[in-house]
Order: sequence, then C-alpha cells, then structure tokens
Amino acid sequence: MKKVVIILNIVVLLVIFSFYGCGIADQTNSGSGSDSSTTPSSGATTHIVEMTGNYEFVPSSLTIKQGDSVKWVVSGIKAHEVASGTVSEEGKGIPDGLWDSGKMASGSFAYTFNSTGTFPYYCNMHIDQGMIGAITVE
Ligand SMILES: [Cu+2]
Repeated sequence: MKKVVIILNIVVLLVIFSFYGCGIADQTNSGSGSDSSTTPSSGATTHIVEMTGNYEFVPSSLTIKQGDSVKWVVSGIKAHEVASGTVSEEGKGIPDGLWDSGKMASGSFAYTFNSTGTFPYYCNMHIDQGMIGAITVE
C-alpha cells in the first residue's frame, strides 16, 4: 500500500513539473516573439541598410514613414562610419550633427526619424569611394 502512495506522489510531482516546464517554454516563446518584432505597437518599422564590403549602402536611398527607424548593418569585412550630413565639392563630409555611428568594424547602428524631410548621409571613411546615401521621411 505504501508503494502505491509513493508511486502516486511521484506521478503527481511529474505532472506538476511537466506543467511547470510548459509554463517556462511558453514564456520563452513569447519572449522571442517580442524580440523579433521590429514593429512596435505604434506601427513604426525598422528598416535595414547594409554597409557592404564594396563601399556601398544597400539600399542607398530609402523612403520611410515618420517615426520609423533605420538600422545600418556592417555586412562585409570592411569597417564603416555612417554620419548624417552632406558632402562638399571637395569630397569632405559636412556633418549636420543628427547622428554619427563612429567607426564600426561590425554590428549595427540605428537612428529613429521623428521628423519628415530628406536626410543625406555618408560613410565618413569611404566618401572617396562614393559611399553616400539618403533617407526620405514622409
Ligand atoms: Cu564605409
């Protein structure tokens, strides 16, 4: 009789643990779900621009909505520096101070556009290679 009670206890414990396990699994699932959503409830979107090993922004021009973000991602083995501003006739960057990623050997840099307009930018390291781009915010 005692053996039956012990076995029942083990079964109950197993059931409890399996429920607990499901709870953890569900939490993990919902967590990764919110991680992958680059679209907050406001409807804003994060757009990806690659900074390639060929000294290019891809795409080099992009039209987005007010409140959206742009994430520049280093996609090749070359380091880059994405900075907002224009390029002079002499080929020098004229920063407008909105953003400057600093030198990035890898990883990404993001900026959120809260006002409309056209925002030119350049790679501070590769202006000579024509590495420039623009974001249009509607
Ligand atoms: Cu560059």
